[in-house]
Amino acid sequence: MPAVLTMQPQKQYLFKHKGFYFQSELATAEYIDSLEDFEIRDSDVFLVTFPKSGTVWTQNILCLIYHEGHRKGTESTSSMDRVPWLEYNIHIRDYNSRPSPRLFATHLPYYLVPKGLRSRRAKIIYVSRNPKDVLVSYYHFSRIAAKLETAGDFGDFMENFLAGEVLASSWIDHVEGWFSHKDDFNILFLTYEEMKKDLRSSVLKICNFLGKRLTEEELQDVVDKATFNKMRMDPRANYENVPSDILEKGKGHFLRKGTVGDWKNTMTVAQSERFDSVLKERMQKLPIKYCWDINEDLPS
Ligand code: PPS
Repeated sequence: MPAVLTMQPQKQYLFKHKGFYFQSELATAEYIDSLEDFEIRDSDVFLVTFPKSGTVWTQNILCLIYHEGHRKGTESTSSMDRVPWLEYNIHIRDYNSRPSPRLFATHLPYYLVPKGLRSRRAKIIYVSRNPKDVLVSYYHFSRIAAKLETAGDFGDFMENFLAGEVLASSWIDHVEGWFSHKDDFNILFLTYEEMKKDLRSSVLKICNFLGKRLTEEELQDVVDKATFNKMRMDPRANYENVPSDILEKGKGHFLRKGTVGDWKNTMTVAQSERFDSVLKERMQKLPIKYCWDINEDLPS
């Protein structure tokens, strides 16, 4: 019997609503439903990701682009406060009264985002990452996340991931859904790997998409402060100050390795083959190809 049939999903801390897993303590089905009518402004920017795909990184980049004080280091507001989670309104803020331009982060699938986004005026940045690195990052994250079931064995976690029995459900459904509905939205697709390999070009792409003109010096500042090493040291961006009832201290860092191809250090050959056997066919149909190793060129 394939292992996937015997796995227990990480359900203690999750609830499923409209086919998608959410964190129980941080959202309700009613709140998720209310987001459908969340009023969208033309100036809104939504950062959309499947977990562990470069969310916090891009969150910080958006803060650095939009907020001079963030870029210059004169303001200490965290990137999580500047680019709050749409579906997890952790600090119970009134999103409707936030000044424009509002920046949000979300893991929502395409079919659960506010319907006003389909008017194609507000902007969406969708960042995805090769799924083997997502899986490994997710596995380590679930060991420090207090509100997720402790992932014991990596092999078990992989089966849950492949079956979509994790927070945010199935990686392939998420990516495929957003790509196949791209024409409904005003959307820029980026990959974690292109950001890693050429951060400057990626920041420029984001600026162009957002219509933000930075001077050469400002651009350099954004790139510099968005590097892994700088972000790791930046309390506004490194998630080390997240309350310990969300991320357990001393068990590991949110900004863990920050590279491409770390999956090779965790997955066995057999696990990698099993992973391919489940996802390969659907991945081949995606209009995007991923880079699987830091030494590989980006696919053209
Ligand atoms: S979450 O929980 O969904 O918000 O996680 P997310 O932020 O999407 O993904 C976390 C991974 O992104 C890495 N990260 C970075 N990599 C390179 N450069 C920078 N600046 C950077 N910032 C965050 C982070 O280290 C996690 O990946 P792993 O592989 O675990 O290191």
